[in-house]
This record gives sequence, structure tokens and C-alpha cells, in this order.
Amino acid sequence: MYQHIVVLTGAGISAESGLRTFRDQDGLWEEHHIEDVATPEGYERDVDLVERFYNSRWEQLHCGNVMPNAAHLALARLEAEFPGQLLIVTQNIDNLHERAGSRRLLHMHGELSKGRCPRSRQTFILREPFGPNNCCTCCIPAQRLRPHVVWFGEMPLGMDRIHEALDHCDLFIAIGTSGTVYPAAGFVDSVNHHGAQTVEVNLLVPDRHSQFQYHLTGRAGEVVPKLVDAILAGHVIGSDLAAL
Ligand code: BJW
Repeated sequence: MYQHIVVLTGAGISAESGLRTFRDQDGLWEEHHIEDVATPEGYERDVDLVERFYNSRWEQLHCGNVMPNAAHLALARLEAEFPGQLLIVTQNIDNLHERAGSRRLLHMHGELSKGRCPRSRQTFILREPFGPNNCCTCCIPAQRLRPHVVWFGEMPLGMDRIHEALDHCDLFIAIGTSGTVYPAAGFVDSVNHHGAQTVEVNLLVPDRHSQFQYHLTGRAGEVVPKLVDAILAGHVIGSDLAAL
């Protein structure tokens, strides 16, 4: 039985809930230039454009049709029933893990449902879309809230807690991430160094450079519930994996 599990999730886990990934066909980066909407320089250049990008995603998340899927629910069940330590580190800014019931959760790239004061860094739950009148209540004059997200060149959140968990884990699972964005892409390397098991769940067959020891190819919504069942039944990931 494992004692410390870290799960890293990416956009692929929310794809079956109807949220677009970034780099797949029809992904968000097909319609938007990264440097325009996902850098502090892009925000400085054109605040309105960046706000439209996040407002449309915020509206989609709050319109009522987007629900946690079987993979989110399975991870919440793992947290509820696993007797050891579990931390979910998500690169996603949606709130589907918490809506599924996960509590031991860290949003390393921020949260779509929050805005942040650019001066004090205080965060505020977003009750209306971003715009010139959506301002902080901590400063005089009030500051226009910026998205509480981590753009390229900015420091991801919670890195001390993440490294602490990675250093102690005996199982690391990455679900629905392309492994192209650092520092998250480097987690598998650091975990491999201290001998933990590493498992990747992805729709695509891994390439030969993959650093994961085990691969489960398929939709997260189908694969993750089976993986969770196996962990809770006390199986050690290995040759049994093919039977999932
Ligand atoms: C399914 C599925 C299904 C589909 N079931 N699977 C050169 C070398 C190394 C590093 C760097 C470098 N130059 C710059 C850097 C650092 C840079 C970086 O990594 N750049 C790379 C492009 C090379 N990183 C940073 O800047 C980070 N900060 C940092 O490093 O700080 C330290 C520092 C600070 C200051 C100075 C110097 C150093 C910050 C990165 C911030 C990333 N932000 C974004 C936007 C967040 C807000 C938002 O959502 O809009 O985060 S970019 C975007 O990519 C988003 C995601 O979280 C992130 C990762 O994407 P993800 O989740 O992997 O999605 P996809 O679409 O790529 O993949 C989806 C996968 O799912 C695919 O594999 C599918 O097959 C799969 N899938 N459906 C299972 N149903």
C-alpha cells in the first residue's frame, strides 16, 4: 500500500467536462497567441483582450453546463478513502476538483474564479466578469483586478508545499497534461530521482522520451476510476497495470 501520493492534473482531465485544452487540436492556443493572453507583457499591452479571454472561460465555467467528470469524482473518492497522504496539484484554473469534493488541492497556476489586486496581491472571489469597474476593496484608489492566474515568466503558486510533497511521495500520477510547461513538467524527473513510482494517464500514446515508468492510455474519465479502485484495493502499480 502506498503512503504518500501526489497527483498532477492538467487540462486533459477537464476535457470530458467540455473545457478546451491548450495544445490539442481545437485547443485554446489555436485561437489565441500565448504571448498575447498568457504573459504579463501581453496584459500590459492589451488589458481588454486578456480580460475577454478569461471572461469567456469564466462564463463557460459558471453557465451551469460544466460539471466534474468521472475522473474528478474518482480523485475525490481517493482522497476520502485513502488512509495515507494525498495531494492533488492541478495546473488547471477551473474549479472542477473542488466541485467534485477534493480538498487537499493546490492550484499551482491560479484560479479562474478569483481576481487579484495588482498592488497588494490580495485575492477576491470574482462575482462579475473582469472589467474597469471590477476593482479591489483593499486600496485607495481601488485597483482594477487582474486574473489570479500564473502567466509565463511568473512564479507558480505553492512551490514549497509541492516540493515537500514530491520529496516524500511514493507514487506520482500525472493525468491529462502534455508535460510541456515547467516547472510541472519537471516533477516526474525529481520524483524518479528518489525512487517513487510514476504513472501517466493520457489520451495519447507516450513518446519514447517519456520519463514515466508506467502509462495508461485512454480517456481520463475511463482510466482514472479504475486506477483509483486498484490503489484503494491495495495493489501496487506494476505488471497489474495492463489489466486495468
Ligand atoms: C487527455 C484527454 C482526456 C486530452 N483524457 N488525457 C525553456 C526551458 C524550460 C523552461 C522554460 C523555458 N523558457 C521558459 C521557461 C519557463 C516557462 C515554460 O515552461 N515554458 C515552456 C513553454 C518551455 N514556464 C514558466 O514561465 C512558469 N513559471 C516559471 O517557470 O517560473 C519560474 C521563473 C519565474 C520567473 C523567471 C524565471 C523563472 C509559468 C508557467 C505558467 C503557465 N500558464 C498557463 C496559463 C495559466 C492560466 C490559464 O489557464 O489561462 O498554464 S499556460 C497553460 O499550459 C496553462 C496550463 O496549466 C499549462 C499546461 O498545459 P496542460 O494542462 O498540460 O494542457 P495541454 O493542452 O498542453 O495538454 C493537455 C493534455 O491532455 C494532452 O497531452 C492531451 O493528449 C491530454 N488529453 N484530453 C486524458 N480526455
